[in-house]
Amino acid sequence: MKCSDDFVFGTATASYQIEGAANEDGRCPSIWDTFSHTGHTVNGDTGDVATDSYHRYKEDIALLKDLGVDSYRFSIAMPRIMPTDGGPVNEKGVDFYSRVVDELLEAGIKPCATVYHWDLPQYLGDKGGWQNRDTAWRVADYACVMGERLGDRVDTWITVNEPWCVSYLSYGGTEQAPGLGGGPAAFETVHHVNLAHGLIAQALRGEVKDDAKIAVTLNLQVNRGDADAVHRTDLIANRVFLDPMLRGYYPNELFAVTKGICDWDFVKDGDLDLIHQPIDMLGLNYYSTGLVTMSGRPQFPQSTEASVFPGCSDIDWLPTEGPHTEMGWNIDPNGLYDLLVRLHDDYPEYPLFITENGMACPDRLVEEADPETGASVKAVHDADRVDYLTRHFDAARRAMEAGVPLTGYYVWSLLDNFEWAFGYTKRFGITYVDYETQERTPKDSFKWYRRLIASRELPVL
Ligand code: PNW
Repeated sequence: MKCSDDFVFGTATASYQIEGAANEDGRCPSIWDTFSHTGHTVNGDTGDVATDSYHRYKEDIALLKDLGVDSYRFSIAMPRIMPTDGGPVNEKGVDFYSRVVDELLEAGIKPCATVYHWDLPQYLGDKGGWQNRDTAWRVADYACVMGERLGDRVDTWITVNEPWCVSYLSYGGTEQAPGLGGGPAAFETVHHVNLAHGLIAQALRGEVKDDAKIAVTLNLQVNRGDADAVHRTDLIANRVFLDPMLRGYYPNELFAVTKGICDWDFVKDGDLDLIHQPIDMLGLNYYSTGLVTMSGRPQFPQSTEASVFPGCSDIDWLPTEGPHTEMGWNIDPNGLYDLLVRLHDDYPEYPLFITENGMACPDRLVEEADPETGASVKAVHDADRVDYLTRHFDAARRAMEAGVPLTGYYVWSLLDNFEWAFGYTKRFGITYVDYETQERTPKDSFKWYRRLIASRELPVL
């Protein structure tokens, strides 16, 4: 299927995962600097240097140009923009992103900026982070500054990346910064992140150019298995964000199933109107599916232990059918198809776009003779990633043919990078990064994607 000219092919990254330069030009520490420097990541890896993209952004944008993408999704680090609590805007930080945006535009690439991709300033972390309602207003103030400074040039804005991770993985469980493991205490952070989404959207709308698009990126859980278990996990993981953001309410059922573990008294009058802001598109990060079943344990009392699925202690997660990626995530392109179709059925007024999709592989850099010139060249033969992407683009095509208004697709990621708690041990890039030399080598998947973009033909399997 040939894509229309306005379909957006892109790749994505995030500030803490690629920039490095952790102590430069006035940047303050974020909760991820603290988390990674205190033994919570594999090998003690940190984002101090990462792929050094703070210094190498021109080289990275040259790669994007060579790839031929229509758009690049990056995130802005609040610690560079607002490095002190209540202090002035750091112009050096603003200037960096302004240069990135100009360089993209010069290369003919539309900037897509994520306002919040997890690097909360530590000074806000010290005041309770997302447990503190005020954090939503502080992040929105910074969004307002970015809208004012870049709003004339950025095409698409994403308020928050993956509220599920920001709340459940970080406050319900211990996987991500700050890793508090409070189980049902995460519901309060869910609400504050929802508020942040609405406040950021509102702040941006007042600043950015009229034709800019404002969206949110959700990583919705696609589960299979018993209908009751699927319904409950959908409620806890998905509708807790979708319904307030897109409909202006929390489903009543949520209050019933969290009886005894959460009283929702942190939802104040007027909050749902703040959360339910008009947005132009819904962004989706899709990687994998889960398999759930009712365990037979009683529904109540629900557990108050650390969990990334509070309110689901009567549900079991079963091993999924393979194949699996290096993350242990199963490969299930039909999950993407099902998700797109379901969202279009339930929330038909929102155009959808895929803001991340990709795969971690145990990539190996090889040196070999170039078949044409005979010269020694570096290469990465990541056939599994090419297969993964082909199958997911095919699923997206099928969804579009079934009537889903899909407007774009960003591959995660342009570069191998700091994969959060997994440090540098997991490579998601279509470009290989040698972390000793910072040399970039386009993988076979990069070359495959370049051909796909040039033809604008989505695969038909
Ligand atoms: C996303 N999970 O994170 C993020 O947006 C990226 O920054 C990240 O590098 C990418 O996916 C790959 O992991 C996720 O546990 C982290 O389900 C964890 C989960 C999902 C997405």
